[in-house]
Amino acid sequence: MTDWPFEPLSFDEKSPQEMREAAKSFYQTIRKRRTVRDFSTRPVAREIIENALKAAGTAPSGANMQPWHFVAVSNPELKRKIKTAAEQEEKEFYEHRASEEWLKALEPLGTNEYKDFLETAPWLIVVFLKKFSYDQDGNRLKNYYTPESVGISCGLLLSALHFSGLVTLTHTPSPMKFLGRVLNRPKDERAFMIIVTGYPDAAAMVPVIGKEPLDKIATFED
Ligand code: IYR
Repeated sequence: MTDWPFEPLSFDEKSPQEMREAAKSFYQTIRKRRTVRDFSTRPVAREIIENALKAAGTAPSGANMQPWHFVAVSNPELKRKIKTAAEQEEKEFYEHRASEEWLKALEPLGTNEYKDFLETAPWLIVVFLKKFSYDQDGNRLKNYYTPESVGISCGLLLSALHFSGLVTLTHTPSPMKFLGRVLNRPKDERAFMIIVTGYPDAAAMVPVIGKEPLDKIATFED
């Protein structure tokens, strides 16, 4: 038995009817999330971002090591630096690094090396993955299941931002090493993705793409 303190779970039981409605309602809300690349410059209060980040920070993680760090950037100069560096990498990607197969897969999305959204959107949330944690004495502790943990926290962050009424874009310039440099992060943190968020441009367009139906993505063995 562990000596670690435990407490009773706080659990708010729903009636079967409430549960059905909640499950349906969440799906109806989240299915409206779209990846948006045309952002308005309209500002978004820091408080909204703070609460979304608090939601992201509740994610489960390997041994509860919470192997993430979020840098919320609204500073125009930093955004410009990130845009310039990302576009440099992306130019390489589109012109040389990406295979024909990869470029073909990206065709429906209409993406290219120009990343205006990195300057127009009011907030760039740069997500870092921490391979290690440090205890009070500065001893290095290994973190576990880091990509799974950070991936889950990003999922919660996207959901929280969408639920708050913002649009999002998961952006992964490749390679992303420059983000640690521009944002002065410790060497043992690795940039994981940028979550771009704000209001959509009034004329924002999104590609007509679908999501697979339930019977394609899930199997029930009941
Ligand atoms: N990082 C590039 C390419 C890109 C790759 C995938 I996979 C996407 O789903 C979208 C874009 C870019 O941002 O343009």
